[in-house]
Order: sequence, then C-alpha cells, then structure tokens
Amino acid sequence: MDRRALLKLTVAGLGAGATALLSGCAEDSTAADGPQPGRDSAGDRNRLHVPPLVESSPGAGQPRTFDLIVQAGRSAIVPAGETDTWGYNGTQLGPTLRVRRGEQVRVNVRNTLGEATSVHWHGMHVPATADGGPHQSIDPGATWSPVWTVDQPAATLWYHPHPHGQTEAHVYRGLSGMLIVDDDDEARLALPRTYGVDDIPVIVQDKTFDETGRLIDTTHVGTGMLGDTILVNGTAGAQFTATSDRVRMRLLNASTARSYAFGFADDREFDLIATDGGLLAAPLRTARITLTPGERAEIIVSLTGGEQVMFRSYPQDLGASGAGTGADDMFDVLRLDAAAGLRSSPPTPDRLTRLDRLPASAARTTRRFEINLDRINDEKMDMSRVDQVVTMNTTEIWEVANTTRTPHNFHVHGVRFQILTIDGQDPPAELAGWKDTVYTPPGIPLRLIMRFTGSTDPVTPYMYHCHMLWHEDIGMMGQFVIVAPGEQAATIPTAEHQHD
Ligand SMILES: [Cu+2]
Repeated sequence: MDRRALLKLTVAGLGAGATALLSGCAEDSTAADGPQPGRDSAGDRNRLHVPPLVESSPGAGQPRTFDLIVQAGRSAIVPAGETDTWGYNGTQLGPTLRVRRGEQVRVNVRNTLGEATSVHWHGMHVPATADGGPHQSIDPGATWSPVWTVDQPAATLWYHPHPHGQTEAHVYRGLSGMLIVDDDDEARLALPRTYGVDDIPVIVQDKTFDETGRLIDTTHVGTGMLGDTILVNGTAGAQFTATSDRVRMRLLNASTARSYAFGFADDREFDLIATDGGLLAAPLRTARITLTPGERAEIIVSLTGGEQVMFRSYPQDLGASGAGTGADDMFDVLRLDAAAGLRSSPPTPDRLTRLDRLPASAARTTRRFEINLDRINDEKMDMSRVDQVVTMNTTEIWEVANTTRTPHNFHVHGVRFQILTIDGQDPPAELAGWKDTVYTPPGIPLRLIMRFTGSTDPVTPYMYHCHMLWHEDIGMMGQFVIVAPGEQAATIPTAEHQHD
C-alpha cells in the first residue's frame, strides 16, 4: 500500500471516529441501535448509513416481538452543524424490521416524545386496530403493542407516523423506517439478498437546512414542502461501495411531497423486479422509475469492477405545470462505487412470481373518489365519520379522479390493489403489479381493483388518502370500515387513545 492510500484510509478512519464522538454526545442516544445516520466521510461523499435490522425476541408459542422507541435527539446531517431530529431506536429514521410470511409478530412501540404520535405499517395487511392510523394514537409515555399474523407475499414496505393533522411534521423530523416481508417463494429465486451488502435500503428524502445545519420548514408550495438537500437513509451526499456485480436497491420515497424519476447518470438500464406490494411477474428492463411519496420499487443494477456511477433523480412529467411540484429539479442521490474485484452473482431470473390479474368482472361494487386539494368527494377528513362501508371478502373497483391541476397520489390502507386502467388504457408494465400507492395525474381518471380480506371491524376504520403529507394533514383523507355481510358500520368512539 503506498503512502497516499494509507493517508486516505487514516482520514476516512478519523471521519468515522468524529461521527461516533458526535453521536455519543447526542441526547437520548442510550437506546440507539448501533451506528446512527450522520456524516462518515468517504472522500468527497459520505458513506451511506445502512439502518440496522431490529433485533427480535424469538417467540416460543409467542409472537416474535420487536421493540421500537420513538425518541428525540440530535443529528449531524450537514457540515454546518447539528439539528434536532426524531427517530426510532435512535436519533433519526429507524431500524429495518424484517418479518416472514406466516409468522405472528408483535411490535412494542414506546413513545418518549412530548406529544402523541402513531406508527402505521404502510402496505401491511393488518387488522384495523393494528394499522397505526390516526385512531391508534400513542400518548407521551405510552406503549402500543399491536399483534398480527403476516399474511402477504414478500415486499418492501415501510413504517411511519400517522397522527391526525401532524403526519408531515412527524415524518419530516425523521420518523420513518423500512419494513421488509420475506417469503419462501422469493427466497427460492436467485436474487441478491444479503442485507446491507448486495441488498440495500435506499430511503430517499428531501430536506432543507439553515446555515447552522438546523432542519427547517419551508413554504408550502403546490405539493407541500420541497427540500434542496437529498438524504438517503439519513445521509446527505451519500456514497455506497458495492462489492458484488449486481446490487438490489430497495427504493422508498419517504419524502413528504417530492416525487423522483430515478435513473443512472450514464442512462444504463436496470431490472425493475418489484413495486409496492411485491414482485412483478417478470423483471422489466428500464432506465427510469418514477416514485411519488410513499411508493416503493426494487431494482437490480449491474456494475463493473472499479467503476463509479451516480444514481440520480431526473426532471419528470407529472402532468402538471412544473411550478410548485419539483418536477423540473435534478439531484444526485447516491453514488455507487464498485470495488476493483466484484463478487459475481447470477443474472436476474426471467420469471419472478405468478401474478394473476384481478378481472373487472369480479367486482360487485364501484366507488368513485374525486380528490381535491383538501378534500375527497367534497368532504374534509373527519375522524368521527365513516365514509365507506366495505363488505368482507368482496372485490371492488375504486375510480379515482384528480380534479385539480396539482399532483396528488392515492394510498389505501389494509389492502393491495391492481390498476385496471389509467385514462381508460391498460397500465404500463411498471404499474401492472401489486400497488398500495399510485400517482393520480391532474385530470386523468384511474380505476383500481382490490379484494378485501382479513378480519372485520365495524368500529375501527382504515384510511385512504393523498400521500403528499401536507394534503393528507389538511383534509385529503377518508375512512372505510370492513364489515361482515349485512353488518352496519358502528359509531366511532371519539377518542381511542393508547394510555399506559
Ligand atoms: Cu395530494
């Protein structure tokens, strides 16, 4: 090793040490699960923080149990200084939860913040009381312990707060984490799956910092607050060193308002293998994937030894004027640095899963949702009003129309859906798989099809809403309950708080 290489190593070591010192000084860092996001210099970029996996206590006849502590702390995200942030088991973001189809899980969520929050398992098929929406509020000092059986295919999901009217603020301060579902079918495929090595979480967020490094709110434009600093897993200016010739990237748009059109600086193509609800039937070779807030995608990119390539977000067509949407912006997101010698991995399989399309003829009910800036079907969100009553084990078509000139999207809790049509046409291949969040361009109607299964609950509603979180907070959300055939919706109790 020559002197220059040695010097580089030493400097990198110093950077890591300094970050460790900083996070050691942070308040409330006692419950931190391993290293925290921060600045760990790798030359001109910062090493990508990979959220640790949450440890679980194996259940002998008991649910597998995870512990999440919602806490406040300090994070050094940009060079200018530290900022107040919130995190799960740490100061910013949260560890990755990994669950397996068929197992029963319990998550103990303890809220040590000075205000109520909730934790929603986005994309998870759970009973309504375990969903973590605004009705499962966790008071300061309280612990909420939902239990459910994982009953859905392998997918990349996430968890985030959903307190009524405060979702944007809680997510923006740092509360989000990845939730991965594994199953036997996915495990049989020759796909990269070594977490943090050739299978990496890529949680993308945009934030704004002032000159002292403090995280600040900005003016709400059309879609919400748009930041000028891109974080991946809480790391600004991130860099990841790849050691294999194929890397699986689990992309999550955890931004409050910004949409991204992801691709690589040299326009190389990659394999899109999964969307929100799980694997596609077959990989799709493409150079771009657009994700609006809340959406996920899994891609596999090929690399050659010693190369460096930038993963970017490109200007995009959101079907609206660019002003206030961020559609014209371009950002460097994550630089991939391939090691000189790469471990070789098998090519992406030609077939991934069996994906049966739900036929429109299976639906016995069609509902229409006209979405507007702060309301759906002309009504603002009301926690005490049930907007839709759905019958268990039925298939429905939901027609969603964005009647504004502003970008919106549409997320449904507790169920996965397929897109039947967009503006009367079949969806493109990247939208032909299972989804739980979909972009709704201005003036373009969409028809979604979904089958409601699981458990009935006439008292506790699930949500449907725009995932541009400012829109959600100001009223663009509605509630549905799932009942047994012939059953009525019950009156929703006014306060269903989680106390000690
Ligand atoms: Cu919206």
